[in-house]
Amino acid sequence: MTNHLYDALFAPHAENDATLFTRPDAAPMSYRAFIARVGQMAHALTRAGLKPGDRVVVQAEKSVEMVMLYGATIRAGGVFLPLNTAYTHEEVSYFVTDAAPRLLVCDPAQAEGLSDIAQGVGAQILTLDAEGNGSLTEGMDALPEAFDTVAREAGDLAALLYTSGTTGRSKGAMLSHENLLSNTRALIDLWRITSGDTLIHALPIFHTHGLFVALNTSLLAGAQVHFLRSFDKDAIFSALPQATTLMGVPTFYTRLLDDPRLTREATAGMRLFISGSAPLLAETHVAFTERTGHRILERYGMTETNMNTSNPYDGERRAGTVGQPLPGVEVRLTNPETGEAVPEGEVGMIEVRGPNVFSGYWQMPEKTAEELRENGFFITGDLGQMSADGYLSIVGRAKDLIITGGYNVYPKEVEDVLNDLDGISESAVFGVADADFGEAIVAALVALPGAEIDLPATEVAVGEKLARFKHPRRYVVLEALPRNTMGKVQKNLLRERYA
Ligand code: MLC
Ligand code: AMP
Repeated sequence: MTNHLYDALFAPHAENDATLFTRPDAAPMSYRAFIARVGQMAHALTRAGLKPGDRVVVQAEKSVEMVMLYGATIRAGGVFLPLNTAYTHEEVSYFVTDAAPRLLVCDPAQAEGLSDIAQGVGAQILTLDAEGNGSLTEGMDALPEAFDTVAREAGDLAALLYTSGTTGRSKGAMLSHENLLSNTRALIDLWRITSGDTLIHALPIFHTHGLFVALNTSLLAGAQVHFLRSFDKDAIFSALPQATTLMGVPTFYTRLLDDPRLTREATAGMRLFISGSAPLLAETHVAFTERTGHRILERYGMTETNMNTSNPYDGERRAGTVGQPLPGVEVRLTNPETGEAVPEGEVGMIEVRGPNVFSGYWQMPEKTAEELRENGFFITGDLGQMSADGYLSIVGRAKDLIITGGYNVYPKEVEDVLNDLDGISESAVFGVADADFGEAIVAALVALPGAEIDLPATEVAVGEKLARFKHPRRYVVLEALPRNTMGKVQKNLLRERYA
């Protein structure tokens, strides 16, 4: 039986005694031990009723058991669907209803609250806590390590990752085995990742960056992973001497730069620092080089496509650019209105095509048709410019999107919540520059005639509905929103005024 992704990333390590995971608070785990647990977990999943093609939703704290769950889901022919741990009950309910999974894996503390919603779609709940305990792993020791891997082909679904959209409704991006594998192959080649590497892993594992870019490349190369629960400066500084690579969002790098421990000596053993998910300011790039001698390698990707472009390993890593298209990936710049290619050197909508590009949004054919052209090009919503020697710069976004600390927030989703609240007539949510998170969220509110807006009550209501990272950090109450002659809210004016 062949299973396209499992056979490449996991199966070759069944007898590999090299270390896969080290952690500050636990013994090292070898590849061999990890794969044995993946086999046992695959049995646990099939016993719980998982059939090929079924979705496995997981909202759980970062743990190596959650990585095993990824491997076991793929091995059992399932579709992995991780969710941000910050999502509220209401947000999780939407995803579960939309994806109709067979299994819902959550923290034990959430199990009761989610039982109705799971029942509604016929899903079984299993639990997994931050230490890897729960009904998912209970009794797993007694299950066989050998498991007949379920056959899956290149085009079969491997993962469903939700990404929010301009309409305020999240869409599940369908990623196939080959979407993930082709990108992993391109990246380990380009970034020279080998079994001699040790990656410091401090990203969450519910998004493309920490899950696929960081873990898939490590698994394919047989590298070691120093697995941290989250971004923790002290843990990173103590790991640096034993590590060779770090992957992070720009906030990682600005926070490291804020610390006097970041020096040439501290990073002498490191081979590569990679940044992505949000724009890395050219000044951060330059400051990092001055302090450490390392040139951060910036790359550009998305949930729907994995990675599209990267600065080179050997050539110039040009600050303020996201480098060149990956081998096999085509990038073109088009006029957003006509879809025609723009003249060389001009700003255009970034469109990408390649084996990395997803096949569409889960049960949303209209949305898919709007963003994925019949000729295979995906319309990213990012605006870019290509230099004469082929370096892409992202110069803006055609989509109304805020990226805060590497998390995407679509203003429409927050505005919808605000507009429903008592006393509020309308709102405009926008991003302003923030030294730590890159962008921070501000909400401008307009009261209904004769009403007064209760800001503390507004904050509480937003807190019940939306994940913390989507909350406005500042509210301003205005008489009216600035609008152009077409009646469209001028967010650029708001951004300038509240910068
Ligand atoms: C945490 N908070 C955030 C936040 N992260 N608020 C806005 N934006 C964020 N990103 C909240 C906390 O809940 C807390 O709220 C307050 O801000 C301070 O938290 P902190 O302790 O300073 O934050 P920390 O836990 O250290 O997290 C910051 C971070 C983290 C940057 C390390 O957000 C992170 O790991 N981001 C990575 C996101 C990521 O993986 N993106 C990849 C997407 S894939 P309170 O209640 O205390 O006020 C993708 C494709 C691609 O984009 O190309 O890769
Ligand atoms: P997500 O939907 O979370 O996958 O986020 C994808 C978006 O992140 C892209 O469409 C870009 O807007 C942004 N992004 C990713 N990498 C970079 C980068 N290196 N520079 C600027 N923006 C980036």
